[in-house]
Formats: sequence, structure tokens, C-alpha cells
Amino acid sequence: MSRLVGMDEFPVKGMDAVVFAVGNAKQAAHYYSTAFGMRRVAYRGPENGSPDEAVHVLESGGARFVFRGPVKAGTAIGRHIAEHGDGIVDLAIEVPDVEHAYRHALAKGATGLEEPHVLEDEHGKVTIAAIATYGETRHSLVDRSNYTGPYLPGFAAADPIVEPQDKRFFQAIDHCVGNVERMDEWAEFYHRVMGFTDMAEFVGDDIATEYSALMSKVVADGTRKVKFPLNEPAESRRKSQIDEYLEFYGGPGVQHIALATNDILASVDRMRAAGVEFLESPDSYYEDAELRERIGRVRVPIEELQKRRILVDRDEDGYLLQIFTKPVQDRPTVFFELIERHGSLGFGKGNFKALFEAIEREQERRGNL
Ligand code: TYF
Ligand code: FE
Repeated sequence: MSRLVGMDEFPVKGMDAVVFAVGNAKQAAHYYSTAFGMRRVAYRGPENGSPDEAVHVLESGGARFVFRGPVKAGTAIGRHIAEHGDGIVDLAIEVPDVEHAYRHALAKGATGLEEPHVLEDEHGKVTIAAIATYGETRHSLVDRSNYTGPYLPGFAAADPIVEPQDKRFFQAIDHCVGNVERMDEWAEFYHRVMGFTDMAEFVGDDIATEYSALMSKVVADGTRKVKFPLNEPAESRRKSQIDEYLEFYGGPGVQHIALATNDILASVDRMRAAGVEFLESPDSYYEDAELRERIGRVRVPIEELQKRRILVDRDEDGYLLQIFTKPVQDRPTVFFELIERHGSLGFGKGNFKALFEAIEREQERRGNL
């Protein structure tokens, strides 16, 4: 046995799914099919044993999104939406041993929400448990290694909603960001409960007071497959974007999901054509001699990035291209990031100033600054 394996007290295989609570799962599934190029693979609802909610499961490569919506009055999911609006209820993590992970988490002080249990149908078995994290968010712990069905036992395979795209817009979930009131408390939670460690990226007091209006820290598992940045509002001249989120979401929750793509130019073009709105970086960002000097050569002429408002950052390991959508629901809460990595393991620290200024322009338009 290698020491590394022996030392990992909470092994994870990767993200299992991002689970959304939405007012209308049928329409959300349509939006993520047409605007995000995803493919519906499974469904459960009143027609097949779920009288209270409709659940549509969509995939894009290794990324899985699950949309849950109420089909009648008086449901828990309906209450969640009334309170928070559309949002993310579960960052489900795939683990090799659910029983072990759950017992370890509880021994380290996590709150258990679902004891480990086995779900079974003709496609095999899934073991699942759940623990609480920030706000009303949870982490399901899932072992699907003995399952061949389209999602979970009880779900039926479902047809794609529209003709599938010839090319995926994204392949995987890169990271999932939480907005919380106290970043250090939740970083400590992930250290203690899951054995996650800090990654280099950190926005501390120094940068916070200058322009960002937030502090941020990234925790990740040993393999860096599961990465959870955590943001906290910082005192600043104007209202922090994190305070805006906390106010409109009604507490801590998931702020953005970053989607890994291998062709960010094509993905942005297709998503824009389908009506997805992106934050706009100014021309001055691209005309800055210091930026051009710092990033050096990337795979496309910088004019191609400028045309699409794609941001670029470089560090000692390589570079990354990234862009952020505007919030994807009426409330200024959840949004997405597209990220194309070329060696860099960072989160675009060099773009924080330009990014946060773009976010503040949006806050101002909403009258929330
Ligand atoms: O995940 C990250 O850290 C980057 C940067 O409100 C970022 O995507 C950080 C905070 C924020 C928006 C983006
Ligand atoms: Fe991000």
C-alpha cells in the first residue's frame, strides 16, 4: 500500500452531480439542453413513482446536472424555492466507500442528513448517504460502482429533449464555489471533515480592501478533482457582491459552477447564440500592454478572445481562459463559468480586478451597489 492512499482518510472519486431545485424542472431541462448543449439521460416523476416532484437528469461528458421541481403544492422542494429561488441543493460527491466516508464525516463533527442506504433496481445497486454543508446545501456521498442504469434506481432512461449537439459545450465540472458568511469556518470544516487542503489561490484582507469586496480561499481533495472555493464578503466602500448574493438567496449557498471546456471559443459562441448572457470585459483589458506581456503566447490571437470577452491568466504552471455568465435566474444569485485550462491549476487570480469590476457594473445596473 502506498503511503498516500493510507493517508487519505476521505478518498473521493470526483463530483457525482450538481443537483438544482427549480420552479419548473421541465423548462430548466430544456434551457440546459438548448443553451448549455446538455443531453437528457434520465427522468423520474409522477409517471414512474415520484408523485411530489419531477426530476430531469442531464449530462455533458463527465458532468451531471439534476433538476428537481415540485409537481404539487406543499412540498419541501417548493418551500426551498419559495425561500431561495432556483438554486443548488446538493453538490454530490462520488466516493469509493459511502459507509466509511459517512462515519468519518460524523466522527469529525459533520451533521448527518441521510444514513447510508442501498437503492436497487434491475441495473444494480447504488449506496448513498448525505451530510450538511453551508446554508441549506448538502453533500450526498454516492457509490455507483455497482450500477449500470442512467442515474439512480427508480429513474427511467429518457430521450434527449432536443437533437444532441455535434460537439459538447463542456466536459466536466471544474469547481463549485460557495458564498458563506465566514470563509475560515467552512474551510476548516472541509479540512476536518473531508481532509481537504488549501490550494494556493487566496484573496486576503490586502486585496479585499483594494477592490474585490470579498475574501476567498480554495479547498480541494488530495487529487484536486473536487475543488471548492469559498467566498466571504469583505468590508468595502460599496456593497459586496457576496452580500448581494446572501441577501437575495436568503443565506449561504452555491454561487457559481465552473465548467471545463476544451474549446471555450466555440462554447461561448454557441451559448451566446442560444441567448446566454456573459459578463463583458472592457477593451482596455485586452489593450493593456502589461497583460499582453504577462500572458505571452496563447493558442489563439488575443483579438479572438477580445471579440468574445474571454479572460486569460497565466501562472508558473501554464495559462487558462475563462468567462463568466450573468446570473441565470431572476435573482442575482447562481451563475456559471467556462474554463479552458492549459496547465494552470489556478482560478484566474490575475483577472480578479477586471472580473470584479464587471460584476460591480452589473450590481449597479440592478440597483444593488
Ligand atoms: O472560482 C474562482 O475563484 C474564480 C474567481 O465572486 C471568482 O472564478 C471569485 C469570486 C467571485 C467570482 C469569481
Ligand atoms: Fe471560479
